[in-house]
Amino acid sequence: MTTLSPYKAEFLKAAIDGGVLKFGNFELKSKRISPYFFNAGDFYRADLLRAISTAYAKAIIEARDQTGLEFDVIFGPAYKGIPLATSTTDKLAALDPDAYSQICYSFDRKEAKDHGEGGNIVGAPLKGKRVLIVDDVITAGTAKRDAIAKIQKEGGTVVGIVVALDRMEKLPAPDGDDSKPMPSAIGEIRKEYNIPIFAILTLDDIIAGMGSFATPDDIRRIEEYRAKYKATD
Ligand code: OMP
Repeated sequence: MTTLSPYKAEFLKAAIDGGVLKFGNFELKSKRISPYFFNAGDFYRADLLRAISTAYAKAIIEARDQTGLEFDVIFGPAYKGIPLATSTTDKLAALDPDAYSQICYSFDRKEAKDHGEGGNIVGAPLKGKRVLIVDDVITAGTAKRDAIAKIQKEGGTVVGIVVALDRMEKLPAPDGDDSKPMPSAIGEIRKEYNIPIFAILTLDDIIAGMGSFATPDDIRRIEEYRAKYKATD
């Protein structure tokens, strides 16, 4: 059985205590019915915001130490990515001021502004910058592809993606047959754009760490879901 590192275990506890990670029946964007749902929009209380920004910052520092990840701007796709990017930028500078005092944040507008300063981006300009995307959850990867396209259009280079949760799900089969083995969304994005994707928690981590927080029935249903939808890679 995997043991979570202390910062991951703390983050999982905060997500469950704060009602961000819920157990029940939830319809996903993909139409799959999931026995769990992670809603990053529920990290709105100060102690929870602090818990999530600390977890992102520690995941980024770990990625730097293990893989040499370097970037100039943290980009949070609207809307849920906005508080994640701004609070993580602040937390990184607090944890390691020498390395991170000069990094910037940036996010997109859902609709372009045609007056005042105008444009599609709020925060640091992306032209010529190394950009790290910070987002909530990855399931099918559609939202991440949209963010990459927006950043490239602004002249930035995406150097990686950090998410709070990798659901480890396979892509839907073209003929809709869910029993077929399929690769993961994460694996496809990694290959297509040649960028690393880091997750604070994966579905395997949730199953490993939820024992003391969830009922045996919740655990069984999540294990069944994982067996049905887990990707081949
Ligand atoms: P993509 O994998 O890029 O399509 O993004 C998945 C999106 O689904 C997330 O950005 C959320 O908006 C939403 N989602 C959650 O927030 N939490 C979950 O546990 C599952 C989903 C989802 O619908 O798959």
